[in-house]
Amino acid sequence: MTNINWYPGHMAKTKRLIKEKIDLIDIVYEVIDGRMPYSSKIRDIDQYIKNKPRLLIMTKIDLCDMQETQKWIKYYEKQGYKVLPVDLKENTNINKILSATEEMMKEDNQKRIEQGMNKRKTRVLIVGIPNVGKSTLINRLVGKKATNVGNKPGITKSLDWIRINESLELLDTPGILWPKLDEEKVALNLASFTAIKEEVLPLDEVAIYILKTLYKYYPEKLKERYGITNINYDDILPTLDVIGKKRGCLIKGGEIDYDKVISVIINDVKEGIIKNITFDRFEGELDG
Ligand SMILES: Nc1nc2c(ncn2[C@@H]2O[C@H](COP(=O)(O)OP(=O)(O)O)[C@@H](O)[C@H]2O)c(=O)[nH]1
Ligand SMILES: [Mg+2]
Repeated sequence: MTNINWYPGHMAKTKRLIKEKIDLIDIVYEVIDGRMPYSSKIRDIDQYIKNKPRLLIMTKIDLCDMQETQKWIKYYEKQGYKVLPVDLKENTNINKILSATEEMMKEDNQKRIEQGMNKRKTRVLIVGIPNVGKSTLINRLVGKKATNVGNKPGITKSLDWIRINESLELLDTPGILWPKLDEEKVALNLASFTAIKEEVLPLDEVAIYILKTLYKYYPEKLKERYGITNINYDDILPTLDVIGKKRGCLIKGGEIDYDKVISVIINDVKEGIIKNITFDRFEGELDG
């Protein structure tokens, strides 16, 4: 499997950002995608954020298969994480995030008060791989008020910290990190739900992976969306033909436009048109 570092420039910038700011941070919001709770999680995150308290914010639960994702939530909770599943698009419960933060900071603040210090604002850093919802989360936290300030012409956006409320401040730049693509499944899951350069993973491979994974775990969705009830693993072309005809991916003469079929499949998953799917499978033991 490929081990290409796909955005080395950005990665270096993030490392610098986190290194500069981490000592000022009280709590890290680590954002992962509920449809791929393993693949979208940065495995060497500890190396960047040291031992800072962490809130694991699992986004896109409106698009995931909650039954499968729940296993991951339990798994991470067992590892000591505080996990918050959220839908940032429709039903964002920002108060849930705020109160979890307060709860996690309670002991620290108590200590501070006992030592005769002032209760300080909690400072938050958001980290995560591209496309998991970091910007959306920032917008939700900040709300209209602060966004307006930034939008006023003539006001230089120089502030590093965004005030969320009287006890919380947010670093205005999220830490964007890139996952390692050394596990084949991880790379394919990431390519299914976010974006990976085609030089790293060709689109046809991604589309075929999506079809096979849907067939394995969610055959009813394949049927529903494309009218497919069976897949021949050795020869995927007839399946692509069916989808192409159904979705009108044709070139003149009535032939199937396979590039179009491939992009239709990928788009259906990426855009959440095919919903309630989770591609990471938890295979371990949860209790005992
Ligand atoms: N359905 C759904 N879409 C989401 C959710 N969170 C983010 N998105 C969408 O995911 C895409 C990437 O979000 P963005 O905040 O730009 O991710 P970032 O790259 O981590 O900053 C956008 O189209 C968002 O609207 C969520 O909880 N549910
Ligand atoms: Mg963003």
